[in-house]
Amino acid sequence: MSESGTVLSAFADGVLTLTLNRPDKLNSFNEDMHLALRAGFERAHRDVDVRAILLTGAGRGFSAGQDLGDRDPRKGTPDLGHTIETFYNPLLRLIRSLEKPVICAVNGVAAGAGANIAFACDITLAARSARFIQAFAKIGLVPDSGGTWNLPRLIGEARAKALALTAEPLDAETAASWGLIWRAVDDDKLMDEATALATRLAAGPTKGLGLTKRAIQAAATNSLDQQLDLERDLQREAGRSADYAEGVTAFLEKRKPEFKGK
Ligand code: T3D
Repeated sequence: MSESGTVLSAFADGVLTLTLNRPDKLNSFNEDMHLALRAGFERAHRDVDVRAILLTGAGRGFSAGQDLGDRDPRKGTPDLGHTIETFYNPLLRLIRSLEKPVICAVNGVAAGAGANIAFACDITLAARSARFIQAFAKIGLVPDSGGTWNLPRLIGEARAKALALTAEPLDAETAASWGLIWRAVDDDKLMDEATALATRLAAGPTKGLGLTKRAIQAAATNSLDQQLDLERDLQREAGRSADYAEGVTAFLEKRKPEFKGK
């Protein structure tokens, strides 16, 4: 099923796969693609059958960020604050607040907002040939889509500044060794590995996985005391879930658990 031609949408085994689909423009974001991707994540929020999301791109790129064809300064000065507020920030908030695993399969170049959206996902795999570019510096912009928040936290200020100020491409292996992404995999194995991972997570204890995501994200701004309190509260909630009861029962009965995501 497709919600829009600019984002292909497919559902199987609890996994909603969203494929950015403007390959001729390296899946750069125009308004239509923004709206379609948002619709996909909104569905993931409300549809209990969706238990994991897999985000990837069609063609040879993941995403080259904003479609610069829509930003011709000779036709007037755009209000970029408005587009960030209207499109990129809501997307980032949808990804981070979704209490289900979001897997990203970076199939090729990820530049500008394209790179930072990939870094905002929960588990990001990249094809060995992929590269990440903080392209903003080349056109006088500031990293957005959470880049100035995620980069220093994931790789430290020195590397974050160097990537953002130079816009030098970073290869997938280095991105993995620095902790920006989970793993670099052979190009021809990327989608198989990413799909297998998403399918495995979709069969997992969704409630507990979602609470885990919330806790780890909260750690970025919490004190240790706040985090310990949060762990207590979330563990209490997880301990009341049907999947916890199933997990422990299955362990005691020496069988595989059948999680329902509740
Ligand atoms: O504006 C706002 O709302 C604020 C938000 C901003 C968020 C941002 O993401 S700002 C950053 C925008 N992105 C860029 O500056 C990256 C621009 N692209 C590139 O630097 C290069 O294309 C890449 C390094 C990503 C890839 O290079 P390469 O050599 O592999 O491919 P290419 O030949 O440059 O691109 C292939 C085609 O895609 C080409 O079209 P053509 O000539 O074959 O018809 C190219 O124009 C098009 N394309 C690539 N990136 C964009 C794009 N078209 C529109 N917008 C793009 N961002």
